[in-house]
Amino acid sequence: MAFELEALPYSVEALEPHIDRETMEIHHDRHHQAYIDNLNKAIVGTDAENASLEDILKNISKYSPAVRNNGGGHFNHKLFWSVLGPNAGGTPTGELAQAIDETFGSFDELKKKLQEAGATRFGSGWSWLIVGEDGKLAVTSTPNQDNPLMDVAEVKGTPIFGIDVWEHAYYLKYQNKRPAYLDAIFNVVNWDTVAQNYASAK
Ligand code: MN3
Repeated sequence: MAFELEALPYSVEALEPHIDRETMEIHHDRHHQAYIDNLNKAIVGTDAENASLEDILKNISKYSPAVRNNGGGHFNHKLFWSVLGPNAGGTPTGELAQAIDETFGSFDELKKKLQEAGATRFGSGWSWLIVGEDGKLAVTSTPNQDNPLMDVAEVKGTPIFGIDVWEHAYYLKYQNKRPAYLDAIFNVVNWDTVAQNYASAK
């Protein structure tokens, strides 16, 4: 069963001015598509051909580096598009907001931790909000296209929100100013989706 690229749930210019149209086009239509194409090639003749993406990632140490890089790339970007949105921003509410306050003290503390994790990730990678194996929220980061679902991850858990800190996610608009991108992105986070992810992960 081949993996396929889903359309964005909003238009390519919907996240302007925080994330520009050209970045979204290239990021979704070319980068994400390439991860999927390369994942489909890499799983031919392996048992990953009949496995779900989540099961592949949970057993990623069994597979080739190409499956790891491109399977991670597919999962991570699928999650990324879904937790962003136009007219989003704001702050979490309900159960998620309560859990954030309990774990981090405040939403601003969480935001700072996610930004720090992204800013200090050397090279390419992701900053994550996860539900850990203990059922609690945690912030972590991974290199390249790894993610916390993978059996090789240093800190394991279910990612409910992630920020792509590869240069392709921000370079056209922000150049080398990764912290400026890490500020701007909080204007387009769809916290309702993150709250749903939290409810199903915990
Ligand atoms: Mn990316």
